[in-house]
Amino acid sequence: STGAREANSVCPGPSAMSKAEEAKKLAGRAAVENHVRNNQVLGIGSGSTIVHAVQRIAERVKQENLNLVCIPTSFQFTHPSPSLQDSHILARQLILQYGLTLSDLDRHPEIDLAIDGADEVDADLNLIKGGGGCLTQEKIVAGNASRFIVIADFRKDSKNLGDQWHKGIPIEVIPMACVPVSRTVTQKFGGVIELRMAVNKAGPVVTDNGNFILDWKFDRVHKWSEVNTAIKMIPGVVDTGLFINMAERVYFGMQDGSVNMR
Ligand code: ABF
Repeated sequence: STGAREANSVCPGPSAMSKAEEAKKLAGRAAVENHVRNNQVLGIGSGSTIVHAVQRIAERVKQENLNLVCIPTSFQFTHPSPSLQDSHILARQLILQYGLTLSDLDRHPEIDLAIDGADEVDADLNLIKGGGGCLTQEKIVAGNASRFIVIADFRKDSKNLGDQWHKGIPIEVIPMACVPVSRTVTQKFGGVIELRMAVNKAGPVVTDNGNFILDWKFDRVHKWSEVNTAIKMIPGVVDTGLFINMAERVYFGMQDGSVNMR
């Protein structure tokens, strides 16, 4: 074992809230206000931004007596990269903690609305996700949702992928395929690839699905749809953190207290 799995505290108190945290809250609450309706099946993303959405969902369930069912996108704690270590939140734990109704894709294969965070969002609503270690389950949930809404703070807003997020595109791989996948991706598309290690360096990050994560630091702008398809076809790749043509709308919490929609 990597010893990498442990629970984290959930949310800083209001006084400790930074501009970015305030912005996450604005985005999360605005998305819930505008899109959550009674009798929906919801997909609940992972990360620190989704916490604010879940808090608002829980308030509305109480206040409006809403009947909602929640499908999580993460289960086990996966050790995030060092800069994300305080921010990685698990969807399943969050749903339970807020007393919401937990379900799964076996019981509810049709999701009305999935809400999730992202590491970066480009001008065409393409996303990089998985900086916190969750991506495959998030993509399954978003892919089975009628509507997929992204919530983010102002730091995630970019013109081209890579402008803001410099940690590369996460690729979830079957452990035995790490080296061949790394070689194939860099030979075809350039850049460099790193196996994501646990913060304590005891071993690689292990995902919810028992896989490893490669972070591909690309060195130029690509046609992301083509690159995503090509990488997915490499044997051993489970999925990529590129979410292309999936998000219908993104809510950005801004520094001035407003919310921008794209
Ligand atoms: C997960 O958490 C990942 O797909 C994404 O990398 C990250 C977003 O986290 P945060 O909201 O903390 O920035 O959803």
